[in-house]
Amino acid sequence: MLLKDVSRKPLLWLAAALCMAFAGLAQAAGSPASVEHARIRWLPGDLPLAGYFDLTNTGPRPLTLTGASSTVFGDVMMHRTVHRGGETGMVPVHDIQVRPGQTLHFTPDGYHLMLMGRTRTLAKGDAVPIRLTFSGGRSMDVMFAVRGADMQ
Ligand SMILES: [Cu+2]
Repeated sequence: MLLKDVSRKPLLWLAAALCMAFAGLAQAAGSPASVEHARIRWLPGDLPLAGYFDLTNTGPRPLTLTGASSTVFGDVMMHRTVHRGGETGMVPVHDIQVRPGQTLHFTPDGYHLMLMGRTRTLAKGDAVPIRLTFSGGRSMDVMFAVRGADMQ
């Protein structure tokens, strides 16, 4: 499994992570997707955090995002913010389709990653690796920048 390979090669993983962080754009080899503006809104304590990013389908076929995971969080879910009867809430999402050429914006008022159970202390300025998983068994490792509660 790729996950085990990554943990056995910490230096390689670190190098790849740094490259992605500096490029500000993640494009996994052979993956028909690119991710930009990957960011996390920091909150104190162990409150659930929200992750946002822009996902572009650069391939010729529809792309389905099926989930995300991270060694920095015990649980990562995909959510969508919904408005019903004047109230705002969140619902779990299991599959998100992206058409060829389409860019999907994960935002506070739409799709977002819900990051729960921090495995280490996080601070503004940190970079957090999150693996996005797609149908067909493909995955992509993206570095998310931790921003302040004001998203600056
Ligand atoms: Cu949520």
